[in-house]
Amino acid sequence: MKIAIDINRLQREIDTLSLITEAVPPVVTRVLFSESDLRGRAFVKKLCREVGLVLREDAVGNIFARWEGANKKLPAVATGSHIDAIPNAGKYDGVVGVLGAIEAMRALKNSGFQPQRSIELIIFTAEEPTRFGLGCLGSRLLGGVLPPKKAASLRDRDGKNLDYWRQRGGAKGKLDSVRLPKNCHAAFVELHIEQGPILEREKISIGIVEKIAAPSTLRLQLTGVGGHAGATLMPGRRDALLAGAEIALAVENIVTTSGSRDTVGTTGIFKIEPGAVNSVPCQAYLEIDLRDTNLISRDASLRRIEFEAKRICSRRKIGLKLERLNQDPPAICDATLVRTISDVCLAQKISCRKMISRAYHDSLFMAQVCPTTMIFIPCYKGYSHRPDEFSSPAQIEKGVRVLAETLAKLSGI
Ligand code: HGY
Ligand code: MN
Ligand code: MN
Repeated sequence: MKIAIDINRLQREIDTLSLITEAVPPVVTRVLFSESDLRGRAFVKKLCREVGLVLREDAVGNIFARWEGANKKLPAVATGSHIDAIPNAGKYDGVVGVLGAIEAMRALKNSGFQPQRSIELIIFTAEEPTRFGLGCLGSRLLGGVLPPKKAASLRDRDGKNLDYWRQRGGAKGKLDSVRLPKNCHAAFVELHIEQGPILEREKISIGIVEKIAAPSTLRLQLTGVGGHAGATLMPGRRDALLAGAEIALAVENIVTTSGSRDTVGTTGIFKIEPGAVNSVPCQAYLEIDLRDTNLISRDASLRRIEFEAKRICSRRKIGLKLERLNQDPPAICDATLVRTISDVCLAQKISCRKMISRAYHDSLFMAQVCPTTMIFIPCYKGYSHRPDEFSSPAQIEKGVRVLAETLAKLSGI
C-alpha cells in the first residue's frame, strides 16, 4: 500500500491556520475560546468534514473526528494534539499533530486503506495553560485526572470561570460527562515537534517518546505595602516586587543545585501593581513552572521553593498566598507502541531514536486512558513557544508518513 503524503497541501493548511491569530502574523496567539481559537476550530472542523470524518464535541470543547472502521465494536485507535497557542508562539506546536493527522487519514483513504478499528482524531481543549494557569484542561478531564468540580472552579485573571468560556465556545453538557471510559481507545499516538534540539543536532528524523516529564505549577500572590517612591524612605519598606525577585532567583538556585540535570524551573509570569515608576510595588503575582523527569527530585525542589518563598516573605514582612496549581507525575509510554513505531521507521528507512519529552503534552494524560506514545519531528535549534519555531516540509512529511503507517498498522487488526 503506497501512502502519498501531500505535504504542499498540508503546508498550505499550516500556513492558513497560522494567520488565525490574536497577534500580528507570523506571531501566533490562540487562547482557549478566544475569537481566534473559535475561528481556528472552525477551520479544522471544515477540513475534517471534507475528509468525511464524523465530528462530535464534548462538554469542555474537545473535538473528536472519527473515521469509522469496519468493526465498530473494537476500541478505536486515536491520534491528535492541540491548536491553542500561548502568546508570542509559533505555528507548529500542536498544529503539526492535528493537521498532520488529518493529512495522514486523507492519505490512507486515498490509498484505498480500510481500517478495521475506527481511527479517531482528538483536538484537545486548552493544552496551553494561558487561560486558567493549568495546561491540558481537556485531556485532564478526559483522563479523569481533574475533578469536574475543580475544573468548574477555575478562574482566569479577570475572574471569569470555565462556564463563562464554555458558553462562548459553544461547549454544552455536564463536565462529568467528559471523562472517557477506560480502554475506550486501543492506543493514542501524538505527532508533535520535539521542542528541543536533540533530533536536529543528531540529524535524526523521528523521535519516539518513552517518557514525558512531570510538570508542576505554583501560583504566588505577594502583598506588601505601597507608597510614594520619593517620600517612602528605604528602611521599613515592604516592596512586593523585591520579594518576588528574590523568590525568582531562589527558584533558579534551587533547580540548578537539585542534583538532577533534568530539573527545570521558570518564573514565567511576574506581574506587579500598581506598575507606576514612582510608586512602591504593593502587589506581585508570580507563576512558577517546575519540571523534572524524576518525580522525587521534582517534588524535593517544589518543597524547597515553597520553603524559601515563605522565608523570604516572612523576613520582608510580605503577605504570601501560595497555591500548587498542578503537580503531575511523569507518563511512561507504552513499550509495544514504541516498538511498533520503531518497526515502521525501519521499514520506511527513516532514522529514529527513543527519547524523553521535556515538554508536557495531552499524551501525558491520555496515558491514563490507554497505551500512549508520541512521534517527534525535529525543529529548528529546538526553538518553540516563539515565532521563529520551525520544522521543514521534509521533516513534517516524514512525521506524517510514520504516523499514517502506524495508524494503518494499529487499526488494521
Ligand atoms: O509547556 C509545555 O510543555 C507545553 O508546550 N504546553
Ligand atoms: Mn506548547
Ligand atoms: Mn504542544
